[in-house]
Amino acid sequence: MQDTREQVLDALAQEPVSGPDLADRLGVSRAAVWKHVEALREAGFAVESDDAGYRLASVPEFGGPAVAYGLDAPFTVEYHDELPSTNARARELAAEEASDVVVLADHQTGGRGRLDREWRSPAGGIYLSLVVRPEVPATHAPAFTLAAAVATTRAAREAGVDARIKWPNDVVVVRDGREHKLAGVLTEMEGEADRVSWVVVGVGVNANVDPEELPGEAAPTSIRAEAGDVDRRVFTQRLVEEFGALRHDLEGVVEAWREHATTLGRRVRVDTPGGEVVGEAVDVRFPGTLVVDTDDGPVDVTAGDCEPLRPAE
Ligand code: BT5
Repeated sequence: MQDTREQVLDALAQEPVSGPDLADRLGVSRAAVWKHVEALREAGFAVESDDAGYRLASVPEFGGPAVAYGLDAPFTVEYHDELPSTNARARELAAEEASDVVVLADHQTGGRGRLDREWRSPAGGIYLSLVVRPEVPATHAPAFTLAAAVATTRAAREAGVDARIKWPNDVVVVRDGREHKLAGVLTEMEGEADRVSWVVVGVGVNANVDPEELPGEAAPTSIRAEAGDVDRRVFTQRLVEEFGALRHDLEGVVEAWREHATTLGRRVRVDTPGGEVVGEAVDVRFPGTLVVDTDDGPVDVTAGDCEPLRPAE
């Protein structure tokens, strides 16, 4: 069904085509063509019909079929207007053996950050979770966080926002020496040490939302505030396409990450599960380890919250 519907869409997008012609071309009945056209209209696609036949006049602003239409990456899209958390839904799908699925929502009622923190998710943002089943050891999982941060940063830059990456999982805009959070990544996985079973990579992007709707203490920003409203369909497609390419080049991800990093070359304080690490952030190494040059020599940090310090601190 889905394939025929996509073929109908592709045909209508190119030139007006009559129902009988389309039925012939796709090897289905005229009634089936009509049903697909009606389903597309219900999904928000404007399909006009006149003497020349059916014609695609416009694509909906957002939603599953809209994002799937023209998506140049092998992911299927599951869309919800509202979900508690796209990561929670993606984990369910992963447990059912799904792979290469994007769960997408217009808003979330229980969006989560790391360490069970809240991710405020008002309508107009982009909340998505990618389910993948890569053949890699569990230790490589952090590279998927970096890949998602790079993909999000590239999509944001294409949307006209001067986005950068703050280790490990934030996409930020730096203004007046302060980092304003535009997007965050939450990666979850399951598997054995030598091989992951699935990885769920969740990304929350403050797209067409007002920063006043977001938690003030995080100094948030949004694409709306930085560059005006964005086409969420195109943004989501670009993010998924970039991630889809990067996931097959995990070693190359680090290089792409360094290109956009705010963290490197700065003095930082990192709160890690093992205590505080203070020094100059000098490098990021595969699969996502931050190297901090401290008074006692270089320290490898694999997880934590990283804050830039002023030179005097
Ligand atoms: C993150 O956590 O930055 C990861 C956020 C991942 C959210 C996505 S949305 C789709 C998918 N489904 C989910 O349920 N989650 C993922 P962390 O680094 O822990 O940052 C959380 C902190 O950011 C919070 O404690 C707040 O201070 C702040 N914050 C919350 N909502 C924000 C927002 N919309 N914009 C900017 N900062 C926010």
